[in-house]
Amino acid sequence: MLKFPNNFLWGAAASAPQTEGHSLLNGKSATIWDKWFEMNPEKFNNNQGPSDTSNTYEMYHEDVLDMKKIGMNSYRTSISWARLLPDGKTLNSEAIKFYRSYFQDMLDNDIKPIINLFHFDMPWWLMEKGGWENRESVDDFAFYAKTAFEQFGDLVHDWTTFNEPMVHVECGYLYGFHYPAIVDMKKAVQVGYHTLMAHVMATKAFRDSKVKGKIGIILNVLPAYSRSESSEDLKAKAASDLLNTRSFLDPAVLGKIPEELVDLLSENELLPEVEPSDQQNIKENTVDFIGINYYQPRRVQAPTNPKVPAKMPEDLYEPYDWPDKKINPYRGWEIYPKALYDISIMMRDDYKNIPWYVSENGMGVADEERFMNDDGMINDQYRIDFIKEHLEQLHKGIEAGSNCFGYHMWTFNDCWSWLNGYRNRYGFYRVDLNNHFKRTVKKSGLWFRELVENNGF
Ligand code: BGP
Repeated sequence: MLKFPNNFLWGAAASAPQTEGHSLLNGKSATIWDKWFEMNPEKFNNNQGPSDTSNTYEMYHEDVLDMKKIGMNSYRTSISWARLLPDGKTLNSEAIKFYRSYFQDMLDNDIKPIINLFHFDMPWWLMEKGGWENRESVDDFAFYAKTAFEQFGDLVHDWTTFNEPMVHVECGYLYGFHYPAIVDMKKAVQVGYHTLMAHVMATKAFRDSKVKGKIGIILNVLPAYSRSESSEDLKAKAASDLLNTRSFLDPAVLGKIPEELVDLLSENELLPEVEPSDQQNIKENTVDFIGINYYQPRRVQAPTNPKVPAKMPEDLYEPYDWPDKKINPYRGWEIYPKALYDISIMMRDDYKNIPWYVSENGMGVADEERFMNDDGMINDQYRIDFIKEHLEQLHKGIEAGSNCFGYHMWTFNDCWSWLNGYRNRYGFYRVDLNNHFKRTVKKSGLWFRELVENNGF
């Protein structure tokens, strides 16, 4: 049996915009998702928009009891900025009441809340003045963070600033998957830089607030795998690691932006505008822990047409389609559990062996109803196998001395996911959209309970 360290966190992750529903009710103002859906509903799978989520706003009490039933001892979700501060300044009393009651419920059931502040849900009032392109976003975010620490710091002791900041940079400013769907690498770098500074200044607000607890950030980082050991492929790997992994991980943990990243941006005429005090603030505001979301590896090769200055990341590195890859046939993503071991070693050796946890890992499945038994339970043995394979590699990393303190699945119950709507199901509980959001545990949920009871498998 593989045993995990004492007090290991077992749980799941989700986010406010993907679960709460009530997206324009109870005092919440619009985010880019509400507005984009209003403008282009056809972009969203099945015309399912951000109000079609799993209705946690009304069902959180039942949800927390369901978490407990499958043994979870921790849960990560986020606060909605546009709900807490609908115009960026004024507190929404209904939001305070909702979140306080939700977090208290978790505590009453011995479920540690890990609360994140931003999960791709840019408030519309801020988007109207340029969103992350505008330097004011840094102060606006720090104010929001400070407000959240003041309002909930007595209940929540584990905070994170951002979920996968590279995703809103890439999806919003390089590849057109998220609003404002701009394609401009220079803007993408500036947006990434402001996001980094927003993280740094929120961390500073946390330290200044004297709230008891810890602060971290959730990143989708890992060492890229290069097609070969040729110098061209290794150069591509280094560029990918700098842009995708080290851009946030180095400042968050080591307190500095890598010099090689500054050189790379400079060679490509991509340097962002900065303020004189930024470097010092980055240095002084490192985090207590890191969350790492891992779904699939990043494989790269030298670009077919290298260009200087680069206009897109593909001018520096290209995705490499590894012929031997194993695929999740129900979502199309590669399954490569060994990356969890490689991440463990990267954190141990390159990042001071800082405490970290797997903040998302999961297997999306389209049309999951096809796996339903006669008794109505989804028989998701593939998900149990997926978790086991990943935990084996994580366990190996922990045995090798990596300081990993937990494992969270995406996600607790099936939830709405951006343009994909409800296409890919990930939950331990099925949510029936045609029957008042009824939750039914899947086989993986029952298996997870045993896993937690044994602290291993
Ligand atoms: C992660 C995000 C989540 C969620 C998940 C699954 O990157 O943090 O918000 O969306 O991916 O993605 P999908 O539903 O597109 O399969």
